[in-house]
Amino acid sequence: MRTQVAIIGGGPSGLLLGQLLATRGIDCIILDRQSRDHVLGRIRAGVLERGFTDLLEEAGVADRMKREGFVHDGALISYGEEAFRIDFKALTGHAVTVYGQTEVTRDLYEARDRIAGQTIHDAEDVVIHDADSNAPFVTFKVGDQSLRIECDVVAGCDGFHGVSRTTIPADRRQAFEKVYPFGWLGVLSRTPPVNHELVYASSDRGFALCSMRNTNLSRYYIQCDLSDRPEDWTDAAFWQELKRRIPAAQAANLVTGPSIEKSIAPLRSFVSEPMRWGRLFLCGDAAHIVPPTGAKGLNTAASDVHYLFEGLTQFFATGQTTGIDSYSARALARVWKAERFSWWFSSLMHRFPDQSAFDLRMQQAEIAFLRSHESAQRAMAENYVGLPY
Ligand code: FAS
Ligand code: PHB
Repeated sequence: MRTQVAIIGGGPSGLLLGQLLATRGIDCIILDRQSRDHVLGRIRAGVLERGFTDLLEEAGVADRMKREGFVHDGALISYGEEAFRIDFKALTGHAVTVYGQTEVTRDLYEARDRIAGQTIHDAEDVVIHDADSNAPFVTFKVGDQSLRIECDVVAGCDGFHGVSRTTIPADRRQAFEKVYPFGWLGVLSRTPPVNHELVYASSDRGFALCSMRNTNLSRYYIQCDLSDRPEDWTDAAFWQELKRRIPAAQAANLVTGPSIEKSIAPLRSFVSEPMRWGRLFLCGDAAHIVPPTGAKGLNTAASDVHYLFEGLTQFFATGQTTGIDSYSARALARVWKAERFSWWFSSLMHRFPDQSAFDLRMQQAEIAFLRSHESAQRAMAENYVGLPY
């Protein structure tokens, strides 16, 4: 097989890049080691920045998101019983769209079907060869068949556990990592959201987040110990703990119900530099991870795709390489700002096991400053709705 761009990974990064490339007539083949159903079975992000929704529009995949997504002009921040709203719209002129990553991925797959884009699932033993040459190629297996794709470029969109990042020789890359001493226990329930906007809650018992997917599908998270397993938490125990972490006024409105999904995600900040090696370009979780507190994971994958799409469009149209040569630096400049915001918001809202009395006073002072200073709220809002690409 031969294509212009071999995309490793059929998650949101790979699918969005493939859809954008198709708008410029650039051919690609997408490989994923899982089945489509497995990919669509993942429950992950829920909030889209304006840059992401603009990209979906540019890719011609925004119709359902515009119909079914919820535009949120703000969010509630609570600290114990105190609560205040950050008005994104008033502070920045922008809002966010609440529309699950699962639905984004579904829309991207259906759009790819409409253009008969080649997507190979259940691809095993994917190996990227000669990435530092002008003629890279990818080998892989499907069943007992050994296959090979000749290409001009490889896009590594295969997430944190993929093969792309480690294709770059260890002495040519540098990792930066912070592992948080807690995780998020997430529950999905067919219940109405507790509030019309998201509630980010910090309490003496730890962090909680009240989110949603639609008017009868709610997504809740509570900070949990890394030693916890989903099966350690009954639904009743989860709902009781969530009620203890959000303001009483919200808890009184909470409609509980059976969990239809329950999972624990560890929290980490991670960046691997550079995001390019020869003709291999890393996008999304393959290059960086953020704690989900600031809803930046999926959204930073989108800005990577935007920069790479611009560079590849120029390269295939003119042979010029200024766009792909500047890709890693441009993408990392925005990645690190997302890392900073995600680290700041996670440090502000979670309880840390080794927190001193002074640390607690610093959190309370930071919350008080955010609550009382419009400049602090504007800075937070600008990061949350998405910094410019
Ligand atoms: P993905 O990991 O989504 O996709 C990578 C794809 O590559 C997968 O389909 C995988 O099967 C495939 N792949 C892997 N190895 C391969 C190989 N060797 N060969 C071929 N294919 C391979 N972000 C938020 O903003 N908010 C959240 O609440 C949130 N919650 C999350 C919860 C969890 C448990 C996880 C893991 C992440 C969460 N994220 C969240 C971040 C998440 O949304 C990612 O940022 C987003 O999935 C990034 O998309 P991709 O870069 O496409 O990577
Ligand atoms: C979600 O709805 O899954 C979600 C929303 C906002 C976040 C993290 C997760 O910051």
